Amino acid sequence: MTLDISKIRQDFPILEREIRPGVKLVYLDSTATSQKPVSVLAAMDEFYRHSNANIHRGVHVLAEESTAMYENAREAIARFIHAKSPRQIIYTRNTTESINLVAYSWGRANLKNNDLVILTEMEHHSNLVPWHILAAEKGIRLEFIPVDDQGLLDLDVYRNLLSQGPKLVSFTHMSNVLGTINPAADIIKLAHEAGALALLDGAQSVPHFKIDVQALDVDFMAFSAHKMVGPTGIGALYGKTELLEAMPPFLGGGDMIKEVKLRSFRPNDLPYKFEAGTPAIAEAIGFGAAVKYLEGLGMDAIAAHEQEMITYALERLEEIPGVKVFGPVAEKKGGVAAFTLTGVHPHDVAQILDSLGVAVRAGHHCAQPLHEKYNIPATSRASFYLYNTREEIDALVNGIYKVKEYFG
Ligand code: C6P
Repeated sequence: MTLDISKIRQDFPILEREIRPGVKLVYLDSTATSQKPVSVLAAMDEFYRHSNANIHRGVHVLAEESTAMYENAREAIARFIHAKSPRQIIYTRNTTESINLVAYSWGRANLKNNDLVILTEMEHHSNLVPWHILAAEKGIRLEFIPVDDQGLLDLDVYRNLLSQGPKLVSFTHMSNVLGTINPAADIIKLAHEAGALALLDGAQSVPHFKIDVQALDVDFMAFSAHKMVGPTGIGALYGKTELLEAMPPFLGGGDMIKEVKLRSFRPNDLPYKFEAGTPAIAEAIGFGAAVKYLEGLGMDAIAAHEQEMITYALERLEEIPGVKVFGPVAEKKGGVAAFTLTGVHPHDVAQILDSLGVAVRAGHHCAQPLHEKYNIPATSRASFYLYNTREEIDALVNGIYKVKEYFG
């Protein structure tokens, strides 16, 4: 099934916006955050207008309705990634908080001085800094699977690292800079054979192609709603039940307890043990609406569309003299094209593109070590999602020619 993009675009009111008079928005920054369809906006609006109440705390009708909506969303999210049970879905604020939850709770309970955690050189800061903090506190060792010139992980080095008996392998499914889709199933299988657990950063994969956590046999997976047509402020951690059950709580407070005495407490069951305080209720409901929207279109159709977009984008970008796109060939990556233009700073590229209505991101994209590896301070990055068109890629390319003209 192919997507009807012009119909899909009608679901996203923001895409109709003129950025300034006569300049139409060309939104090529979905890797940073995606736009939201009316069904997500309506679900949140309906909740606030009709059912707003705190969850798990009242017996009145509104409290029952809001609790049901909050939990129905959790069920939809569990189904979406094929988790066995909704109890395995912990609501967090985002991917960053999900990874921090694992580092803080599982890491502090299970890692000790000199234990090895394997990461990769293409990680986002959110899958680096929590482990740096743990390294400073506990003396754990960090090793990194290198990235080669094509933007692929060197799995021979990985196999060698595994012989050192790591406790955890934590890696991104898809790079937010290179677009590389890593062979997650193989990496996880090898980790397990070496006796390690595997944490998958799904921030850039869950929004873009079908994920089956049971088929992947992954131990933990972190993802954010806002990158998958859902609202900001809500994300999830998936975990295997036996691991989550054995982990100590992360934050303490209301809702995460069964019983509290003046000098002690008993933690609640899953998933509430990890959800302290009043959560982002409307956002969770929006998250549920987002996964339903994606399911309605079909993840395979979304992935196929993005593959078409990136294939066309690479073809067009590579024809521009001075443009260097980072990362592998289209078949090995998702819809992300980070590039440099000889003689022009990536921020200047982004600024001139913005004057033409083309929204791209410039900087190190929270992956500073990766940019250091390639010896560049920054890149400009165009990224594509289910609502982007070939015409928008043409607008990007025409814009880059304008940048070249401007800088002579
Ligand atoms: N990358 C980007 O522009 P949060 O911010 O917690 O929702 O997601 C963090 C994160 C983790 N892993 C990967 C691979 C990511 O791409 C991101 C977010 C955005 O590339 C914002 S920096």
